[in-house]
Amino acid sequence: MILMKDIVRDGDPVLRAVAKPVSFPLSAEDKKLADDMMEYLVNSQDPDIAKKHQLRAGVGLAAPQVGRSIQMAAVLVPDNDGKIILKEVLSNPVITRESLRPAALAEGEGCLSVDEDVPGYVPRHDRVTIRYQDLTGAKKTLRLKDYPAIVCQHEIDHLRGHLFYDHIDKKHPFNIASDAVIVQ
Ligand code: UDB
Ligand code: ZN
Repeated sequence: MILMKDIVRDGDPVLRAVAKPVSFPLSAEDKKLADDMMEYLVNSQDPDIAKKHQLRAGVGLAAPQVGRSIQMAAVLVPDNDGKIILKEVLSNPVITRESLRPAALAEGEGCLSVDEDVPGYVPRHDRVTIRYQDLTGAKKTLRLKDYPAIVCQHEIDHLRGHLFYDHIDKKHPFNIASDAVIVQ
């Protein structure tokens, strides 16, 4: 079971490395990592389990965040009513189309690997098309907008060695294009 102590924190070079592609069929070790990452997200969104193990409620977790520099990330995204709208482990994800229109979370972003608050808008693409492989190696396409699109861009960033605050305008953290979608 992945716990907060297993999550690599900012300053560890693994978070700045470019992750290597995953090969298929998945090794037993990589399959277990995928299962463990999704289990963390599921557990962390269960109030009782999260409280018992002191887990931060997570919507996404990338392999480098648990010290494995491979292109794999789990996403578990609920809507406002708590219904899961996206549950997937993405391997070798690539953004193949992105909208010109930006989007940002109204509250800014945080990260399971960053303990400090870094205020400011994180400009993302409002709509993205993502090509990836599922756990069987099958090639799939996701077309996402708004919140789930932001979560996937945050996770794919981890696979490239980027952190959310890299995108915040240092001098004017809440400056954003006038056509941006502000996601509540
Ligand atoms: C998160 N959680 O998981 F709508 F159950 C953030 C943290 C950093 C605050 C833990 C989050 O947004 N929680 C959340 C939201 C819900 C329902 C719910 C929990 N991440 C993931 C991360 O660090 N992945 O690497 C940060 C998000 C900021 C924008 C997208 C991902
Ligand atoms: Zn993160």
